[in-house]
Amino acid sequence: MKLLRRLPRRRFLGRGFAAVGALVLEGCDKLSHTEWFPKVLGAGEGASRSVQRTLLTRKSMAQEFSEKDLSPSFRSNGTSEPQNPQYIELAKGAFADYRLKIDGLVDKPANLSMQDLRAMSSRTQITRHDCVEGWSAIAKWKGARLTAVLQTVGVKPNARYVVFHCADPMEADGTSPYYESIDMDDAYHVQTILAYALNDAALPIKNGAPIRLRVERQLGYKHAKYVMRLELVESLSHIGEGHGGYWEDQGYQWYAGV
Ligand SMILES: Nc1nc2c(c(=O)[nH]1)N[C@H]1C(S)=C(S)[C@@H](COP(=O)(O)O)O[C@H]1N2
Ligand SMILES: [Mo]
Repeated sequence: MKLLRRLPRRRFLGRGFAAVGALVLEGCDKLSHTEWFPKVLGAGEGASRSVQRTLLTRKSMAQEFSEKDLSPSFRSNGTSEPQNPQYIELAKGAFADYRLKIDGLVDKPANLSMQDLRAMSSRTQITRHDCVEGWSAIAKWKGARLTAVLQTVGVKPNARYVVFHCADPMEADGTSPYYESIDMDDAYHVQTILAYALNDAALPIKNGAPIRLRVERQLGYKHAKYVMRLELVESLSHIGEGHGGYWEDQGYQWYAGV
């Protein structure tokens, strides 16, 4: 979203914008169950998503780069050290005891170790990360394909979103953990991975160790770091404040196309 990037962040924290976002997302949730959903798309979020679908199709690939394009370094943004006692313990043990919990609308809930994740079908990609705060960087990511991870648990037909629950609290009192969500189109996209390596080294803590989402056709805040749990859901309304992500709850767009 070019517009989102040019305007100062506070413009998007206004109540009006949040309210419109909420209304449209709620609308999508309700309407997409019906046959006439495509016809009523036409305003706000719905319009930009349908334009995106038409012009690019949701299967389109984010641009990939080569080694010579790599940025000299990849900065950290947002949380760089999760203030969560359980996470700090896991980090001390080099994440040997880390388990990715997968539950919600799945046939076989699972707890996957890093070893399990590394054994899965992986993908390596060099992509550009665009943050709404006005910086971009090109880096090489390697991780388990989310499609492969989801296949091991079996997604129930009524699942419509994958929610990424993160370790880092966004409030000083330890509450309000960061979270994000994507729909099944993005979940099964070939460039959507749970990354455990950055530029050929283990993913550093500042960038989301032990795993962080890469969902390459969307902006930086969608790329959840410190992922502890995947929850498959039919609706986002009962999670956080109901808009599908920590920043979405502050008024950012849920579908943040690059
Ligand atoms: N858990 C968690 N994930 C997060 C954030 C965060 O603060 N916590 N920040 C987001 C934002 S705004 C950006 S731009 C990227 C930054 O990723 P990096 O720290 O690897 O640069 O992570 C995103 N994912
Ligand atoms: Mo960001």
